[in-house]
Amino acid sequence: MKGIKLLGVPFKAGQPHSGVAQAPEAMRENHLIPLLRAFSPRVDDLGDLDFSLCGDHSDGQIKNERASALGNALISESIQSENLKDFFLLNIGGDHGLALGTIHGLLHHYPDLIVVWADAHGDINTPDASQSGNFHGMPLSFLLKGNQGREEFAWLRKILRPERLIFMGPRDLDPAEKEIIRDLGIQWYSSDDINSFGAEALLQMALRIADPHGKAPIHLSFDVDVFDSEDVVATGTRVPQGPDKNEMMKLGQLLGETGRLQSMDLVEVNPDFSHEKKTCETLELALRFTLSVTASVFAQHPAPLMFPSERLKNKAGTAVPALLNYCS
Ligand SMILES: [Mn+2]
Repeated sequence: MKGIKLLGVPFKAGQPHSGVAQAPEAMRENHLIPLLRAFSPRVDDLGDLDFSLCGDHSDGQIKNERASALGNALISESIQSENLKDFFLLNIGGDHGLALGTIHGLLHHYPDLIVVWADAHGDINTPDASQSGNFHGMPLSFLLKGNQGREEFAWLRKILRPERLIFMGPRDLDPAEKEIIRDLGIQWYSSDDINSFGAEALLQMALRIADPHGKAPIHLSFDVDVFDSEDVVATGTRVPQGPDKNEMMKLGQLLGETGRLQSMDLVEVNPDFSHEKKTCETLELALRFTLSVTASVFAQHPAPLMFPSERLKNKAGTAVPALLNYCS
């Protein structure tokens, strides 16, 4: 890997809370880029995508359908046109609806991509079966089934094969989602599985099943709500009984260590939620996870966490405060 490409994706049409669009800015304000530079020789900040022309709020079977469809077309287009050779792509969301666009764009570069979907939920509802109408609960159904007869999504060309998808951590699945997962034979490991068997054993097994030759590129789509509701407060749909935090950190590191992790989405951090201290803790956990994955992608584990402050300088040459002290 030559470096990192960082893409801000302030996509918020997939759910009702607009604060989620502030996360890329909040991550940058919390020193994401100088911290990434501690691991990677080169960090290219591609800036934030602009969704202002992608349609307004609307009701319907899919809420904000036009904004969701056009927004994801923009995300996919942007990723397709990016030169990713030897770069790790880091997509900072935004809500999880954006993963339709990131993964669709990545399939253009990596047709045999394996997707690890870390989430408390399935995000695999069809528009017909969705109870909420929120698009962030549906991106996988579009990736697996195509446009499902919906005109706004006619731009979809790539299909993700179900045997290349692995769920980690779901514990809040709708009945219709369970049916799809069962019918398509998708691998899924609940938070209880992770706690019982450990991330390492599960991941080894899952990757061997998805890719017996161990050669396929991997994408991690990471929803912070996969963490226990006590561990993440500043996110839209918290679910209790999450996996052990350390096992999830381990999962991210192991993926990085495969040498095949090409990209990652980090989604559903909402800096608007909760009071300051708790918001800060969620941001810190999201940052820690992202940095830990990045460190292992660049073969720097154990990560030099958490960064003696004197080694980190911002653009103005000022020392950046140590991350650990940020929330204190
Ligand atoms: Mn999700």
